[in-house]
Amino acid sequence: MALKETLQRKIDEARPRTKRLVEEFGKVVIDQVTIDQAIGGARDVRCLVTDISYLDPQEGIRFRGKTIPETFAALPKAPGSDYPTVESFWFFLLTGEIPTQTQVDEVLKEWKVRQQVPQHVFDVLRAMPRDSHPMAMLSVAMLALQKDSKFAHNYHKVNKTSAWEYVYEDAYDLVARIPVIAAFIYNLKYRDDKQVAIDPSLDMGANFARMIGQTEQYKDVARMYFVLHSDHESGNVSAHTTHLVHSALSDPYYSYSAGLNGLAGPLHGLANQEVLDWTLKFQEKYCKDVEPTKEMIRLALWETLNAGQVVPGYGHAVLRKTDPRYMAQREFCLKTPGLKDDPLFKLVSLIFEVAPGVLAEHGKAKNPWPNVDAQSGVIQWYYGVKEWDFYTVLFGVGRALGVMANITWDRALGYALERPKSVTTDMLEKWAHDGGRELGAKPVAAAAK
Ligand code: HAX
Repeated sequence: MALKETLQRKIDEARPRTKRLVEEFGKVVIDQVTIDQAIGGARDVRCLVTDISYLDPQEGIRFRGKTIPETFAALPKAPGSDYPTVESFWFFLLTGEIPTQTQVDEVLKEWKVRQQVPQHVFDVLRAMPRDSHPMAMLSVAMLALQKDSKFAHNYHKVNKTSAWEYVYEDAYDLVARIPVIAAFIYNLKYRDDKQVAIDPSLDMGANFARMIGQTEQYKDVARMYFVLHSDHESGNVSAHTTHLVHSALSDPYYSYSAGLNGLAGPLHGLANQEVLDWTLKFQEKYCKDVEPTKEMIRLALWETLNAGQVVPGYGHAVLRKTDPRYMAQREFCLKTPGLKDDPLFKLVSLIFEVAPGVLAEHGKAKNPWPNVDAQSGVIQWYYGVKEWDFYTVLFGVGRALGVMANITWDRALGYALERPKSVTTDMLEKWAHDGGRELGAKPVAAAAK
């Protein structure tokens, strides 16, 4: 059964479950909100639903119920590779089913049709100042694609049951086009606009590697990287923003442009660029003629903390252990000859030995362990992708898979316009004084007095 038919079957199975939950169990309480959660970024408040992935604080991410190693093991592999194609992962994320090789071949075929990027998108990118941040370029490219949104064009023809089909169309086009656009931005900014045509015989990861002038080995780096960065349940800034904007029925291009703008923040996806910046500055300052030591790292970390800065690549809003996405990349480094002895990898490994202790001593971060961004730049650097302001674009290519699968399902299950309620500081002070807000009571203006 092809991807769309499989998805339709899964949607038909899922819809009655959501309907029943709302109609029969809609008033069942699943969480409460405290004042520090209201002021502190809604940490841990359970008010989003997704079946695409789940993030356990101790275990880390599961895609469709599978850990990272289980996901890599279960999916059909790219020819001659230990890693699955991104296309097979797309089938899996959308449907929750492991595709057969025939189903993967169908996606590969369709992907090649959808990956054609209209010329005007390239023209828009070329018109931007060359020193624009590549994330700004990627976000603008999403907006340039918007004029051809199938969802926007058909908005007046669809109803709540059929709307998902056009989101699916745009989502599929977007995930197929975004690596081509990312490669274009890379070549435009860093390789004198020497562009490389798509090779229609290659899967997404291999094609991306070729388009940015990379080696054979980088094909697996791309496949691994895009899968690892795809999804981290719904509450992170890029996923949540995309979901929020789409909840107004803004089409997938508007929605993902917004999501990318959130990913471009240094506390989120831009942290991978920040990690490289921090590490290279450390090398420059401390290790010009000498090998780095733990003591040097300790000093440098404290300098950062004492300056009121965060240590990039460490900490997480949900995780309370080392990010398995960090470990998956670390294992890739350890099993890759050359990379495992690379000085930058060794340095990042040494930081891994020191930073959690320093952060624990500092006493603020709830999670002193490394996240995905602490490791990803090292691999890119090793393979010659040294332009570290591009690293968040790579994240954005991967993240598109998760958020596009999510908003397809948002429409399939008819999720509502997102509109949480705000309160005033006066109200919080009154409820603090009263020992809590009397639930069921209306938060009328009088409550603020
Ligand atoms: N270095 C220094 N201080 C840190 C810290 C770090 N790596 N991580 C957390 N803290 C601080 C916070 O800034 C906060 O300080 P204040 O009380 O002064 O505001 C305190 O510790 C408590 O924070 P927390 O509850 O542990 O963490 P948050 O949920 O508030 O924030 C962040 C999570 C990821 C934003 C945070 O850990 C951080 O800034 N890390 C560094 C940047 C980074 O690596 N970001 C990428 C995260 C993964 C991701 O999204 N990838 O895209």
